[in-house]
Amino acid sequence: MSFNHISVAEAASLIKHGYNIGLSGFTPAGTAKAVTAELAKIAEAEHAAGRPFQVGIFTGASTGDSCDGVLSRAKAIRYRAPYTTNPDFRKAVNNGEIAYNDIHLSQMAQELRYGFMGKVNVAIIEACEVTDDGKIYLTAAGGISPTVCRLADKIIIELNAAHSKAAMGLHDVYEPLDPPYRREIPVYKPSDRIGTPYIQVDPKKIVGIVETNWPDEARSFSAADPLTDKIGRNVADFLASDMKRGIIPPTFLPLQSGVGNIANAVLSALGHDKTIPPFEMYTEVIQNSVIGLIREGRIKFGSACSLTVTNDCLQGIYDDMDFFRDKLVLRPSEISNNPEVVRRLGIISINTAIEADIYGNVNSTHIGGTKMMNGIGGSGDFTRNAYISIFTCPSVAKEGKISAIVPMISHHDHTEHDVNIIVTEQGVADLRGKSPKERAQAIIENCVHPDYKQLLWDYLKMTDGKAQTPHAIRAALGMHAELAKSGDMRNTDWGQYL
Ligand code: 0RQ
Repeated sequence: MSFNHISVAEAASLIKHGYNIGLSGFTPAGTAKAVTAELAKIAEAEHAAGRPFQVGIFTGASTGDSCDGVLSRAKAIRYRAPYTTNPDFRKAVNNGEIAYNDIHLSQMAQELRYGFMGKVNVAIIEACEVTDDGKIYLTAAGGISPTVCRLADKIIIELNAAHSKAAMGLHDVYEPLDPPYRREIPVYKPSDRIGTPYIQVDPKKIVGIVETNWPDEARSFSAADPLTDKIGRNVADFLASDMKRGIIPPTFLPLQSGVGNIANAVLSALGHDKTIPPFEMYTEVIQNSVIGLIREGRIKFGSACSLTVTNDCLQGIYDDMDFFRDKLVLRPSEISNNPEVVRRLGIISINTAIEADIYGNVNSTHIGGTKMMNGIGGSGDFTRNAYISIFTCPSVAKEGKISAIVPMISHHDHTEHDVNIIVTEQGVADLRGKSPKERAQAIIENCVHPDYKQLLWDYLKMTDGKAQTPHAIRAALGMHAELAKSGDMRNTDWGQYL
């Protein structure tokens, strides 16, 4: 079968008000870009003519400006799930303009299959190749593509020349059956391949191919600084000492690491700590630092959902595919983040917190308890099921006006039952095997910034000190209340609660 090659305007015109669209990609990597950017123009024209035009967006994770940015600014998104990092989208969500369903990334594909979020009308999939018999070869990410291709009535392909055909073979596409027929996911080590290197679809569903040449919109992160370096070193030293004590096997365990500067610093510190043997990643996002460590032989294998790397780094991978082919695999998000596999492989998870409380509960998503930052992403998929779960963050934010450690977090993402280790630039709190009262001692002693230590010891003195989880309940959010009042948590006066 030969496909219709259509213009981006023709492709966008297939999407109607009220549709739900499912996109390829995971982070800006591998996300379809051209049709959503064009859709924003249609939405603006419809709105100018006094007609409604909004769609639902289903993705693997965050996207680039060509989706969340342009569509938010065009007020064209009614509903979206899951994770996003776009500032304009964030503004619209916190203004009440978009219904945002922030779910664990591993659950997105299955919740679509279970019918929790309605129909997928159109799938827009970025590919580096499509064959006449309906084999779609993805680009830099797995995401939810296999599922939205199967569920959608129509598929639009963005055949993007910015991605080399060398990406063919990078992917391992596997979609589990739904209960009651689901079996184990047979990934027993990070390098296991269990599916096909392409998505097989009925070619009749492909309604058009749009040819593009649009590089991925991955962010580059600022260079490491002394603070992120210190956090990175604290994590590496902690893991090296756990290995020395025999808690981590001498062959080490696969790592998951989040996105951003801290994650890069942690990986760099681990990569350069020669007491840690070459290790593997079973993670959702591969950043530049991982690629460098694979080249240096410090990382033996990377299993992920996306290559969220700068475009020159991506080109370097494509150019060197003979070297990388047996060292990288990209999977759909429901496999890269699958709780069953994470627990089986014994993953060490490392994610970033917005705030943690003295008992080890973590907030990853909300500022001040109400405003969405990005979303939970894959942090919960890994944390809950990890061999050792680690959260990192600077001990203070906003020039010291905010303490990352507070008596009670203002929004709950990861509970005290799931969080093993908290690391700031101040030090490491090992919460494993400890009761809540013991955890509070470890966290205040090791992780809190000196400006806030006494304040938190004083908070504990206000509690009865005996209950399972001692709190002075009226004062528990007192540091947040002070921030809202004076703009600086250091001004907190517990006297008002006595
Ligand atoms: O504010 O943007 O105004 O400078 O929050 O904080 O320190 O720059 O850290 O960019 O790594 O983001 C948790 C949001 C951290 C991210 C979070 C302010 C701070 C700054 C950002 P500015 P930083 P990062 C893998 C796993 C959840 C998803 C996840 C995230 C801004 O890591 O989204 O883990 N994680 N996914 O000043 C008020 C506080 C604050 C605060 C920081 N306590 N109160 N503001 N900030 N702490 C990825 C995927 O799943 C795909």
